[in-house]
Amino acid sequence: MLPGSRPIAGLSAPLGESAGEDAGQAEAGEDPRFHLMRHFYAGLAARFPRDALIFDDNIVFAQSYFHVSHANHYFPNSGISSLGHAIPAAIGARFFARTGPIFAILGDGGFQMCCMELMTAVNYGMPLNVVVINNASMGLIRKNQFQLYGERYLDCDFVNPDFRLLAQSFGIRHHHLASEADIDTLFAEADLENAINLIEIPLDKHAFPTYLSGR
Ligand SMILES: Cc1ncc(C[n+]2csc(CCOP(=O)(O)OP(=O)(O)O)c2C)c(N)n1
Ligand SMILES: [Mg+2]
Repeated sequence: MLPGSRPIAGLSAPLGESAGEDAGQAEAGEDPRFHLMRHFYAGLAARFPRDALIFDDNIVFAQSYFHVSHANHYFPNSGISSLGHAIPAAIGARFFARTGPIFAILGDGGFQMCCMELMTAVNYGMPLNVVVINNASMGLIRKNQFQLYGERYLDCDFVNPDFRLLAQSFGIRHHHLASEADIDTLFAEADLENAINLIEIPLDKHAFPTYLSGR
């Protein structure tokens, strides 16, 4: 470990077959700053145990917190992890799947590579849920600079647009999930099947999840 760096508690091992029941429980050693992401995936699985289409540019949180089964459909952005894939892919899927919930899950860096495609969804009247993980940084790049370059951060932090105003400009709904209660309210009350929603989840930029090579 480089001088000045400090140990980071990463994500725990992937959830097993019992993930459906246990997904809401924190695992020993888990960084507590990931609790919103864990709770979000638990809420998603509980609200839509089947037939949701999920397009994910982030991947790292789903690896630990989302139990993929034959009943739902999970599409990571392939082996080369092309950011900016999730929203256009989700729109493409909507042409095929006319009903049922579709989620595009992205970091805020990836979101800025494709967010104008939200206007395509609006123009075609396509229900869609876009989830933006807001850590105001290219988190994976920042993690490398933390772990390998002695915290010499370069071009990985940025300012985001005001997502509420951005959603307003598109004429779509915005949900800021600042607490587990907000997540519960989203899955209990929001129209996630017939509306276009921009769902924002804040994440501490200093909290670095561990990428797991296996699933
Ligand atoms: C099109 C493209 N450009 C660059 C990269 C390299 N890359 C991998 S992760 C990452 C940072 C992603 O930041 P963000 O989407 O905010 O996700 P975070 O890591 O913060 O959760 C980058 C730039 C990539 N995978 N795809
Ligand atoms: Mg980010």
